[in-house]
Amino acid sequence: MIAKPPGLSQIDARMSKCFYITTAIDYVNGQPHLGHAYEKIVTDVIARARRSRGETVFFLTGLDEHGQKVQQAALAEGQSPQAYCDALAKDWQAVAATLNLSHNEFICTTQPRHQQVVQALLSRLHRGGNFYKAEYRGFYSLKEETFLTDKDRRADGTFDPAYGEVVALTEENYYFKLREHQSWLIDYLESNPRFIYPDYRRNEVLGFLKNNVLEDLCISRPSARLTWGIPLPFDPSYVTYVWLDALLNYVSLPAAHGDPAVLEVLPAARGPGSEALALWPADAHVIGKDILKFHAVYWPILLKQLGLALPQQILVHGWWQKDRMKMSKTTGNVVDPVAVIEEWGQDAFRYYVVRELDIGPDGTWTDAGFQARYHAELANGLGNLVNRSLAMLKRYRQGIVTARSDELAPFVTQTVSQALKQLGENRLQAALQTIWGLVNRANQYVDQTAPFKLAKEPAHARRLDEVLYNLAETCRVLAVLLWPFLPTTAANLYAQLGLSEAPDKFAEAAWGRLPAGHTLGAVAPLFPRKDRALK
Ligand code: ME8
Repeated sequence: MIAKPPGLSQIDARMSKCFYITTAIDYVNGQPHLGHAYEKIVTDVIARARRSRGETVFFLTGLDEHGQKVQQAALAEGQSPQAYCDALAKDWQAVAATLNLSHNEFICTTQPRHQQVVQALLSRLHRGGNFYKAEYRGFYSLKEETFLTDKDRRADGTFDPAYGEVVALTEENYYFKLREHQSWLIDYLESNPRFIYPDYRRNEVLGFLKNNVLEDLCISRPSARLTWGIPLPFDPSYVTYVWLDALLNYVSLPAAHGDPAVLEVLPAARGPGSEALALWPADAHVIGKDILKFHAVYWPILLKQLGLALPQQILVHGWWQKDRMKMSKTTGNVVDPVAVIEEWGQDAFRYYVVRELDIGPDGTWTDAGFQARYHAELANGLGNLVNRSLAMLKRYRQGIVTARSDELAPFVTQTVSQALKQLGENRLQAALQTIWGLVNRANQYVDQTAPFKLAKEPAHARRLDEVLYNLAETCRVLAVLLWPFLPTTAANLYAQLGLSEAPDKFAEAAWGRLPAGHTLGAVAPLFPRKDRALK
């Protein structure tokens, strides 16, 4: 019953540009937590909404697998880094399935198709004179795999404990020249206000660029101390700095699919017989606030130097805490999405994270807040509306839809247009609020019209028909609107309405599609109430 996400074979690839949306690729050796899940769900909602609007969408997510931490962790477990990554990648992919993500591809940075493109792109940048080799004297954070200078010291002279062990280091490396790019990037950000969303994140980047001299970026690590990386094609005694490797996933995947925009700059990257998909430039990169500088400063410069167009938009979300404290594996203060889903269901989790936190600010998870929304908005709100509407249609009209009536049509039509507008602007939280305006209006309609009383009086039979039609049709439209957010629930609701197709086209949100004489399917609660006190 639940429609499968469109795979590659279902993508109409006749070279019309896909709406191409990506997430950050997660560090394979981290624990999938609420923050990772939130980002992927937000991206999934946008991808599904675009598909529902009739657009061809390509949604990419995946894993960042190179680096010292992975190399060390694999060694500590007596495994090869590749075997270690492959085992973890399976777990991450299982989490993606648990979240019901509709991604078209899952990229891992150790895949040969990625590594080959990274090497070809690095050669191109090298030929273009973007790199130079220099000696670095300073400090190095092993934990963050990053160079530090005296500027990074705190007032008391120490480094932030977040950097872990910091060692003095003298090392030759390759650097990417960035200084000459500062002024065009400022101009670009100023003349493209949509490039970074929300606006205050754009201002942050502009503030940084205007008040600092952009330091050249170290793009290598000597293979003498790090082997788990992609060798620099022009000097194999070095591997590529993880961030360059990771950012390039957004174009290596299109190259692997024969994307003409990427192949124009990299003709040699054409894979044998790969089907061509037009993906680049990306329409949206969805990322968290901590990696904004990489995406809003380094990435545009890299792309410009490669001769590739810049992405349309970077959507920057905030960070989740739990109980107003940083989530941390060591203190056990984490929200495990899989555990929540096992207890409360996939769509309850998807609903809560998108309803609770708009794309932009930080949020905090509390179990009580989650359970309160579950009961008030899902069980008593949507669930109750659907259950009593369809149960009454079963009880009073044998589950057969009565003649069309348009009493709620103006409210529904207004809701649909507002929710679709908000979805088009990526205002997902606002769209859910709009949709719940309809849930509440329809529940109020049941209370006001009291169909259970009408049913007792044969003289009110016609009025009862009208009320039941309005309720059933509202439930149908709700399923269509909810599809991007709650795909399982929406499909389940359609099945209860006796509709065999998936509610995955917004065109079906037009009022009055439920024909008289149509028979409902089996009715069952969407969000069972949990009979226990809130924690
Ligand atoms: O940064 N709340 O990987 P990552 C919300 N591999 N979002 C959070 C979060 C939280 N508490 N914790 C993490 C990396 N995230 C790189 C990315 S992309 C070319 C390379 C988000 O596993 C974080 O902001 O540390 C990022 O967008 C994503 O999860 C992956 O984080």
